[in-house]
Amino acid sequence: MTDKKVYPVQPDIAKNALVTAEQYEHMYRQSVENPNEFWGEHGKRIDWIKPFTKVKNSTYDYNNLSIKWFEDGVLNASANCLDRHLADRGDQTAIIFEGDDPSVSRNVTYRELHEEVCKFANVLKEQGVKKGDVVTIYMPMIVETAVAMLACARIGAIHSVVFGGFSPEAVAARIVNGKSRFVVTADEGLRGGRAIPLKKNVDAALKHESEANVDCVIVVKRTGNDQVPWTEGRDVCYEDLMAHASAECDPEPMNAEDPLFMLYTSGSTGAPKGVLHTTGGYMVYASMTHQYVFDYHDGDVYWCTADFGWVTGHSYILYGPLANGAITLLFEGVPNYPDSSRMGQVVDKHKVNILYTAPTAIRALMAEGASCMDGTTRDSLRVLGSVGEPINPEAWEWYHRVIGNSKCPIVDTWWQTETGGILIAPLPGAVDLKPGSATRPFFGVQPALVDNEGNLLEGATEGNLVILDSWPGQMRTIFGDHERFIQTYFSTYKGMYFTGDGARRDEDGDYWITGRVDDVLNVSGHRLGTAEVESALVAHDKVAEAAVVGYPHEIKGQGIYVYVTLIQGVEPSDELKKELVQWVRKEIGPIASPDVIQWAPGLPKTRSGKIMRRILRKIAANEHDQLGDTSTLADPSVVDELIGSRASN
Ligand code: 6R9
Repeated sequence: MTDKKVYPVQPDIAKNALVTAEQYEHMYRQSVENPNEFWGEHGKRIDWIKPFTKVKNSTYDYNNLSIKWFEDGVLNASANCLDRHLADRGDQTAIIFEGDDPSVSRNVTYRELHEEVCKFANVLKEQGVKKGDVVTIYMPMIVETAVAMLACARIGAIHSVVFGGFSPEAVAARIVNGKSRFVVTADEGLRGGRAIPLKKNVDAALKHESEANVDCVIVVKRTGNDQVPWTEGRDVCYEDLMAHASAECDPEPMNAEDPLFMLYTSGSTGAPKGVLHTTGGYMVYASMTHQYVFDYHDGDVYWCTADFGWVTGHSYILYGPLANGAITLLFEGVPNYPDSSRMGQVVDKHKVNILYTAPTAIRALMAEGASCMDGTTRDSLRVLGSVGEPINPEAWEWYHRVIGNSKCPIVDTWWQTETGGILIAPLPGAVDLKPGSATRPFFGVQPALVDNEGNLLEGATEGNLVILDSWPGQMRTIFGDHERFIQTYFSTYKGMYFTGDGARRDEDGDYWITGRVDDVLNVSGHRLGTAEVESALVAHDKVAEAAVVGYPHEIKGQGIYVYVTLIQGVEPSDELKKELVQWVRKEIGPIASPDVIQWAPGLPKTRSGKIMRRILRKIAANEHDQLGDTSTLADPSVVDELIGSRASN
């Protein structure tokens, strides 16, 4: 069994680690037995304009739900990422920018970043952005994106970053839901040598959505393509505004519970929801987890390959590292451009010590073979991290052996957009590693497993993963829909936060995340609701009904398998399949591209009309012999027909 394989804490790592095994046990116990004392102490790791006197004030009581941390403290997130480092490390690099083109890179110091952020904060004010306003950021992975996020934080505006790979439709929906009147974008993005028409997409989004009420679109020049459309009176040029902006801008004093940002993520039902994070608890938690989980020491070069469009980019490229005065590498490109040695090349070029990436990227490199690391040594690496989906033991071993030269611990970090920071992961100097296991909870985090009725399960077992009490980085609400927040996370199992994931706990008490137990897909580490893809499909005029399930995919982890029932009289064809794939890409974005479409004259439903996805998942995975109980099917012949036609698909 792979379970039995253990990589004990390495003495060389433990020697210099921030936390040893004994310290971990002691600190963990203290953190759950006396959270007020623990977090009262660690809350001081960031700078407060007015120190907090209260620490934890939360209850998961369903009728009385309330989550507050450091509630009377006053601070500013951008001041914590910038101003407080100026005296000691103003001239140290804050951000290493590595361009899509391997010949392009530059270092930005804390002082330079501070100046740019202050200027852009003044630009935002000049354009009418006020404290509490929502600013949509639809950008490539460039320094200006970090500047825009921090400038929002500086003046108390709430940033809502939308992944640059999303379609105009998806951008429009997020602008409307967030009632956002301001957009920051770029003329074009550059990824893998290809231009991404960001500004054109924003225009299409605003045209498409009559409810969008955007006053101002600030456009950064990235490629300088002068064919980019321009709407006078609405569109303004970043470089022009920055040229005359003042570099003096006092950070806005924010209450600990004032919003810092929102970020849309997919759930099992309905449209993506705006996960809202507040300022104090988030900053304490993001910075503390960044330091301890990656065993970050001053001067280490740290590279997280995520995108700012995901929560990992927020907490572990920007806020966590910068609050810690770290050197954070910002990569514009993709791991296989110009070729698959890029990741190793970037590590060597910038002497990266800590690398944090996703299983899907590792599997893609693995498929290339170990030769993709030829010509690189990766000698500088000390700690490796993984995030986004369960890492299969084969990929873990490859990551360890080939990328890390068998000398770097791998921290498999389990967390969610909702959790703000890492909840379960092995601290490199403290916890033995097991390939495929996220192992132990971070300080203050109390994971538990429950059965479907919500009964707590003890010992080595498998169940639904819940968290029993609040931690500082937890989301506070769904933007504009607090009721949905309570329903989504606290109604399934009363008195507990439900993660939507399943997990196993072994004899040692280590956690193994098994994946989502709800209707959320995880495709290459990106969350997608089956409901989202289905509603995109049924919006097509030839589709009567659609059901979407995930199936095991070698590189992506999960692929998207779609069953489509066409409206009467429409003939199925390969052309129509292609058309539907294009349609979904247009509605949501390329990450939602169906991998397989199967025509389904009928879908398996219960007598009450509910689609039996469990059966569809089995058919998609080619496990026809394990359909389980089919006695509640309204029409069992539908299943035989789907199995029969699957072979010919
Ligand atoms: C940070 C992030 C969250 C979902 C989560 C789970 C899956 C993330 C994982 C993992 C197993 C890990 N997930 N990390 N599963 N092991 N180390 O990814 O946030 O985009 O909200 O996704 O991703 O299913 O529930 P988000």
